[in-house]
Amino acid sequence: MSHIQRLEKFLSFFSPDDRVLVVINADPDAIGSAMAVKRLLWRRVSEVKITYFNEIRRPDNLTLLRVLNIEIIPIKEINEKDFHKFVVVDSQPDHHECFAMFRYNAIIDHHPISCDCAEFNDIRPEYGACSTMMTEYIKAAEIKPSKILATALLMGIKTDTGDFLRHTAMEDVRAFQFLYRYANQSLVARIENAEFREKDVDFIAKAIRRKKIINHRVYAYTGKIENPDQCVITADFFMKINTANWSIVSGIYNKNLIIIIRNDGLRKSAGNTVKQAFEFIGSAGGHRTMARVEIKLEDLERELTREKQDSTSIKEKADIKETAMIKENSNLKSKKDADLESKKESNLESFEALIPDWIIEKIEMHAGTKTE
Ligand SMILES: [Mn+2]
Repeated sequence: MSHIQRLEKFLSFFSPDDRVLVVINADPDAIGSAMAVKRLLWRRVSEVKITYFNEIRRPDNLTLLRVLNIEIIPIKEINEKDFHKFVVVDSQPDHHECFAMFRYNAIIDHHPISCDCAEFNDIRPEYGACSTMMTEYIKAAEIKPSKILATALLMGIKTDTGDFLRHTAMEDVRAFQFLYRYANQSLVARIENAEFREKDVDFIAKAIRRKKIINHRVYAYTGKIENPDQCVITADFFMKINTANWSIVSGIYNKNLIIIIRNDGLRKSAGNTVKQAFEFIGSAGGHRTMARVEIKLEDLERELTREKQDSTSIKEKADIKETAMIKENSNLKSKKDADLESKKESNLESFEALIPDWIIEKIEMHAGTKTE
């Protein structure tokens, strides 16, 4: 089927009185694709609204919505009865329970086919981005895309193909070339630069002050954290250091020690390394370049206390013997009791103080030393 035939078939499902709802899991590819649907149906239906159900947290995605002035409506503000036709782009209805709330007239997607249950299904898994498919519709309709639409579609292609470093089809490159003429490069740069919120930068500053670099691995233990995402952002940030092969950023969240690991993927797998190092005490896993560990604080305290006792028991025995020899008087018992009390009190604090070195020791033991 040619692009024009496909376009005509898609448009044939809509009539002038229709109010249309486009449902997305909002990311740049889905947002650009939904805007293209809106443009294709402009003046052909009475209304098109875009709704989403996910929480949009990434600063770049929030910036995309803001600088391109895109209106998308949270799903809880949508009344199904206000709409006659339903479209899903960049997903299929079985991808999330929120999609399953509606019955769709059209599905346009580039993920593997799992649910082609609409009247109109256009699913092309060989494409790197749904925005590429939508660009073909826009071209077939002989629409000159606005600066806003072209920038949104271009961002969709850039994001989903990872700037053409991930799965990319020749069609993605062609769509990019077409959109490039209409998109605004300053807006693209503005969106892509928006990696951090102000408080992320403050957190990174704290991590920079605490960082240690050993064998080209950047370590930072950040203490109590508000959100594990802060460790993720910081671990990605440390990988920008030119000599860093790994970054390992950790913190305490909800009575768990969270460790986020990134590496360059050229040597040992981060996922395998954390399994070897931490699986005995918590959940640990991931891929070649990214991994995550979660350890219950109570389990960690038990382990660290045990390790500490193992290593100090020999020294302690010697200390006690020495003390006993010097102070062979009645004061001895009370002194020993006081020592024990203060030792108990300092245990909680000293336990946290042991965490950074414990992480370094475990990773260094398993990550290998070929770091050049
Ligand atoms: Mn996509």
